Amino acid sequence: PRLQPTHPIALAPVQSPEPTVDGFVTQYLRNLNNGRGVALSTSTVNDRYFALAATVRDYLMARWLEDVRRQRSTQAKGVAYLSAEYLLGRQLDNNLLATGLTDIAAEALVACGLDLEDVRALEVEPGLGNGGLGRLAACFIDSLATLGVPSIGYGIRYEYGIFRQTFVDGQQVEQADSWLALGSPWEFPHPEAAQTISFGGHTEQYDDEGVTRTRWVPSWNVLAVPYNYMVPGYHNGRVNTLRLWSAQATQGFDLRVFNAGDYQEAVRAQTYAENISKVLYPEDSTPQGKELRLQQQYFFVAASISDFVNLILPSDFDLAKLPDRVIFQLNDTHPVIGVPELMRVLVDEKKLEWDAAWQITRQCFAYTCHTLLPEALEVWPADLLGRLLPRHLEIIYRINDEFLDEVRERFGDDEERIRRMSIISPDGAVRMAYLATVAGSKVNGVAELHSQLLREKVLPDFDEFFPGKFTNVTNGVTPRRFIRLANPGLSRLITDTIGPGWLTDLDRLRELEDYADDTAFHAAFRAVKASNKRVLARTLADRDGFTVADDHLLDVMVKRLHEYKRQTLKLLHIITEYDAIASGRVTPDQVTPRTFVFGAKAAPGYAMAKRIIHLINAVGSVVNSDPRVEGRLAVLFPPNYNVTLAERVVPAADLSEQISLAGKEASGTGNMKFALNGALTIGTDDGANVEIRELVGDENFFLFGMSEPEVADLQTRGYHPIDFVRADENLSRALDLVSSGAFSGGDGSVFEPVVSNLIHHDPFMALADYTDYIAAQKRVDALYADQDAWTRAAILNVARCGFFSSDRSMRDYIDRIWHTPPLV
Ligand code: T68
Repeated sequence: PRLQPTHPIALAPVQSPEPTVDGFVTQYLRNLNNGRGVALSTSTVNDRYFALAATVRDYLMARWLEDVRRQRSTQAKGVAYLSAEYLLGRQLDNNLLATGLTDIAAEALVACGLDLEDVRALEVEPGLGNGGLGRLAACFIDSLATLGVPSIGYGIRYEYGIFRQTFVDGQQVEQADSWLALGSPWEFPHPEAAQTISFGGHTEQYDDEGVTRTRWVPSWNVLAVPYNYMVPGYHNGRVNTLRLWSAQATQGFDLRVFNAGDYQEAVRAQTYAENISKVLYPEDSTPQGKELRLQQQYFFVAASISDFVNLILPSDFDLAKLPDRVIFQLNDTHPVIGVPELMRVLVDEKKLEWDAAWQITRQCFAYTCHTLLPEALEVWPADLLGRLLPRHLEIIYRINDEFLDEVRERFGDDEERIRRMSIISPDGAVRMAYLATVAGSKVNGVAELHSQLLREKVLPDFDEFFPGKFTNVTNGVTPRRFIRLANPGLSRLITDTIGPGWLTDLDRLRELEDYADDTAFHAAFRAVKASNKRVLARTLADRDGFTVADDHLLDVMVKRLHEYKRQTLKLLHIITEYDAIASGRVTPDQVTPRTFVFGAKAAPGYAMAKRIIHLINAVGSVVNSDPRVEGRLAVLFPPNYNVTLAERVVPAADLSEQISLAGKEASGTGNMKFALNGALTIGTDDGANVEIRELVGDENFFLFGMSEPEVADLQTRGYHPIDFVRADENLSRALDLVSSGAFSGGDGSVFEPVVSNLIHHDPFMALADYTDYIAAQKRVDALYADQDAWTRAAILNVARCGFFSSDRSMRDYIDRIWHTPPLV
């Protein structure tokens, strides 16, 4: 029944506090007193941070409630973005920026005797993602809110996010990321709206008024409790929702068992259930077929689909129209179990005919692939999947049978093709990427080259079978966080130069081209970079006790540690530079003073990646303490690289290292952030590097290395890394130095596995690209020696990279995949 309030205040729309310093102070103190139960004089920094967050929330609340109401009342088509990861970064600054309240808040805090900077520093970022894929999801929901597109992000509220990395004797040690230890002021839990999610058991047929139907009789279940987060658009009064699910036991503990004295047994079910959202899997690009991971995937996807179908849709909704109301976007294969889940809901619960349900399902999903590495394509052993989700396995078999019938109809009994295209692999595993491709209305890669290789090399049979299904949407990054927040100096300079408005219309950065040769602009641009370096230096001094020289070229490689990304190639360059000076073959003044900055986490089970981290630290400690290279070379590897640190590193960088083996990095998004902040890229023709280079121009990009076809060609001819060692004396010297124990106290055995893997296998051909990489670094030195030429190139990088706004990515998805116009 509809509520019928009578009080005029209850009848009026929700009120926001006054957007003035007085209004802010009043609301802030109210939150401190009533929300935290403390007086200003007795408050802790945590109280102050919570009250500040609550105050910002209060300003967003009216808009949020209005947007939720409007999205429901209009029933306009919206996006449900399904992602197992959201790497959000800190929320306070972003939300202040969105509301335009930053200055008012700062002044209000001063009026309370506080400093915004101190309070802001307390926020622990929610690290609910591994790397690029999770960060992309965070950029996308920011852009969707800014564009005003009705949308909801669905995911998992991990109790522990990506591990906190520390170094002990140069080696990675992982610590639990207890981001919730002090609570989170941004979330709104709704335990009353929990969904029951089932697992296990069996299926059975039953007679439903003359129709034989299947039902799933599960053997256990858990509760999925929604936690809502505001996703504010930038300066547009819009606020979307991110809904993350937390697992809870359906019953608390068993009091009878507890009274009988068995405490452990009494809480066992609860512990088991709550494990599902306990921790983010830290494997990036190499998923392991772990049952808990499949439980996580089904858990959040089933809760999200049920939320949408049973709670967001009106109860009399005609499900045949579902494709006009929602598109479920699959962020990689992690949520693909949603395909058989929607079929189960439509057929078993809503009692639609199979064909009608399939017709709907095929239009309601679209799939984004983020990789080309074969080991990163998820497969689930059918017996594991069947044990956990027996009904879903049946549904997958039927989808596959009908799909393969269609293939036979088109191509005849081409059994080889049938085997290749089957959703079930010959060894009985469900290929999730194939399921997503068969079910998705569209399938996209994340950069032009990646999408092309996806069609030609990974899924060629499917491309032939489904003409028009494959498309590309090049990734993007949000300029709000990665330009405006991270680089206030550059933002001010841009606004002073071309006026406001560019932050939501990033192509306007083109107007900066006119200033590429303007002396005053050059000076200002350089001053911004210098100031960003000082900010980074302060951050690294406080955080890690590092000293950063302010006159060095800052050469940065930050990304997950993976062999295909080739941090070892970067190391070989550093060792070569070091060796040249240390051996006296060049004098220190002949090299460009450089500080090399690394940031990288290795998956805890990835032994080679961890050894490479150890080697980076080992080289760093030798280089940094050798007086022969003092003031010329330094290697900094701050532990626990995350979004918060990225916001300091990216704006300070001169050189962006994007050196993956061509054909391996799907897109990269760090590459875009650096270019937009005026770093030049040294990179291979891989992922989105290709598009960056095309846009900024060859002369403003340091290209090196084999192209993808050349890599493929060398692969077929037979790759012998030793040939490249023999051909380049610098390379063999660098490798010898590692083998000799120069970086391990004389004990060559420590890094022997890294060296011998390179010399004998080198799966990502670092040695084949070494010579050309060193040559490209020489071009870097030469250009850097001419500061005017360098600055010009840096300005043109900024001016020509507006394309890489995630607003543009979102418009591409909207136009070509989702067909979900903004709600005006
Ligand atoms: C990245 N993938 C791509 N995966 O490597 C990168 N994988 O090129 C691209 O720019 C980015 O996606 C966005 O499209 C990942 O980040 C993962 O993190 C991941 C996590 C779990 C399992 C597999």
